[in-house]
Amino acid sequence: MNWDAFLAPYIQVTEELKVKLKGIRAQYELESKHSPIEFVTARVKPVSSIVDKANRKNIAFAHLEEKMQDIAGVRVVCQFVDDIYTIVQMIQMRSDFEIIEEKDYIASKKPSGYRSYHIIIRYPVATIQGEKQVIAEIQIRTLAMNFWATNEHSLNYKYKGQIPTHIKTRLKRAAEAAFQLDEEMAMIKDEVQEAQRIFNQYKHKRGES
Ligand code: 0O2
Repeated sequence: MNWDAFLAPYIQVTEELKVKLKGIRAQYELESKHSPIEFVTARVKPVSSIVDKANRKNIAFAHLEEKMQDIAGVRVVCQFVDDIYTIVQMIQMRSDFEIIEEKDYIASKKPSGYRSYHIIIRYPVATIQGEKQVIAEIQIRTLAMNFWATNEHSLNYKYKGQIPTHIKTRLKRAAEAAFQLDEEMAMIKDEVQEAQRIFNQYKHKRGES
């Protein structure tokens, strides 16, 4: 398997999506409006993780392109749960790629306690051999959901997917606490946004941004 050649279009997709999604944030900033996007990250799955996942899910290398949908992954992190659905709507309206599946793990969390909104897309990449359709996953989540998922992901790595029961129980409680934090913040969303707008104007006046 020539991994460099295989991964090249995925690298291209993550770079292009990152630019496009960061562009949305920049436009909100330009208009001094609350941005539904706090930050955007992107990664191409490392080869070792692709191989592990393929073995775990019994995916033949010849079928990786259709069956492993998160080789190219872009993460959009938002302040508020509402922002997630604003981004989802924006993504649904775009015509530069096609949505093939949506998974709302916020409305129905995973058994681990994981919450996020996933959109699987088919993205056309221009290559020197012509256009290539590449599958990518966009994960949209709040800062609180991201905090939880990042910690849980590290623990999963440490325990090779076998997190001890007492830690799993704590993680489930932590997931509920993160969800409550999101709900509480949603109640004072307007206040927080107004405060941030005033603070940004102040920073702007002082030439800090
Ligand atoms: P990595 O290291 O982030 O690449 P499934 O079989 O349902 O668990 P599937 O079919 O691959 O997963 O699709 P899904 O549900 O969209 O999950 C893909 C990615 O979502 C995962 O990739 C994680 O990034 C994230 N994710 C899903 N479930 C969990 C979870 O319980 N905890 C955390 N922390 N992240 C999750 P990878 O390949 O697992 O990992």
